[in-house]
Amino acid sequence: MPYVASTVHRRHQPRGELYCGELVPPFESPARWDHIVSALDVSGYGEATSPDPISIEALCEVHDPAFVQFLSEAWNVWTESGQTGDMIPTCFPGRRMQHREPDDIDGRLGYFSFAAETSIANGTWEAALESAAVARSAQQLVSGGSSAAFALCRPPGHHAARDYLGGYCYLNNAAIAAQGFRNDGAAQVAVIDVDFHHGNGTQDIFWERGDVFFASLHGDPRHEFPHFLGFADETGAGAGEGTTANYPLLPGTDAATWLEALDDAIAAVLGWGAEALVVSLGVDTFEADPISSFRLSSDDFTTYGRRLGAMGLPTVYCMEGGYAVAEIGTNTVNVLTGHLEGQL
Ligand code: Q9C
Ligand code: ZN
Repeated sequence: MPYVASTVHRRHQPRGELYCGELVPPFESPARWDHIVSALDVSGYGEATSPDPISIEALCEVHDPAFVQFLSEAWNVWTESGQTGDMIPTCFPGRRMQHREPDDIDGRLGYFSFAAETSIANGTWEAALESAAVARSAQQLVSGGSSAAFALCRPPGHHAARDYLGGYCYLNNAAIAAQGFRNDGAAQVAVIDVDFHHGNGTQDIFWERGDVFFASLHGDPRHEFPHFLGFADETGAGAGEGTTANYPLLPGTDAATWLEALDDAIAAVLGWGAEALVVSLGVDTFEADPISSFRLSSDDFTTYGRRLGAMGLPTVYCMEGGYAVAEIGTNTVNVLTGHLEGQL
C-alpha cells in the first residue's frame, strides 16, 4: 500500500496544551509521526510519496471561505498586533449570543473555535494545509487505480467542522479526501471514523448531504470529548437524512463490543451502496492510550483492518488521533496490514 507523508508537519508544534487546568506538552506531538514512519519502514512499506499542493478552492468545497481566510492569516495578524504567545481561544459564542465574525483577532479566534486545547502557533497553517494535501494526494492515488492508500496526516482533521477548529484539528483531511472521491467520479462515498473520539467535524460537513455517508464509533459524548455531538439519534438532515450513523460506546468498551459496532457500520455502508471509502484512522482506541478509555489490544487493530479490507472498496486511510506514542506505529501499521490481508 502506498503512503503519502510530508515533513512539513514539523512546523506545527504549539508550546502547550491546556489540559486539566495546566499547560502541558501537547499530546498531539511531532513524535507521533516519527513512530509511524519507523513502523511503516520496518514493515516494508517503502518510501513515502510526497503530496502535490492543494488549492484554497479545494479546501472551500468543505470549509467556509471565511474560516479558511482566518486560518491562513491568523498567526500574522496575531503577531502583528503585538501578541507573543500561541493563539489559545478563550471566549466562545454561548447560547443566544450573536454568531457574527468580529473584527478583533481574539474575537475571531473564539468565533472560529470550539475548544481551548487547540491553539494556533507559528507554522500551524502551513502544516494544516500540507496535511490536507497529504489526504487529497492519497485519495488521488486511489482514484488513479491503487486499491488503497495511507495518508499520514498531521495535524489530524476529523474535529474540524465547516467553520471551526478544535480537538487538535484545523482542516478536515478526511472530508477533503471524501470530496476528492466525489470530484473524481464516485457517486456515493462513505467515511468510517474509528478514532476514539466522535468525528464531529466530518459529521457537520456532510450532515445535509445525501452523497456522503458518515459512520462513527466513539466514546459516548455523555462521558467523552467532544461532549456535544455524536449521540445515536443523530442521523442527518434534509438530503442527508439517514446518511449519518453514530455508535456511542461506554468507557471501558472492549474489542468484542467495539467489533460488533464496526460490523454494523460496515453493513450500513455497504447496504447504502458506497463506491469509495475514507477511514478516519485514530488509534486512540488502544488500551494504553493516555486520554481515552477503550480496551483494544494491538492485535485487535489487525482484526478490524481485515474487516475494512474485506469491504472491497477503494480506500483511503487518513491518520487522526492516537497518543500512546510508543505503540502508535505498530497499531497503525496493523490496521493497514490487516486491510491488505482482508482485501484478498
Ligand atoms: N479528558 C483527536 O484524537 N481533549 N483529538 C480531551 C480528555 C481533546 C482528540 C480531554 C482531545 C482531542 C484527533
Ligand atoms: Zn481521537
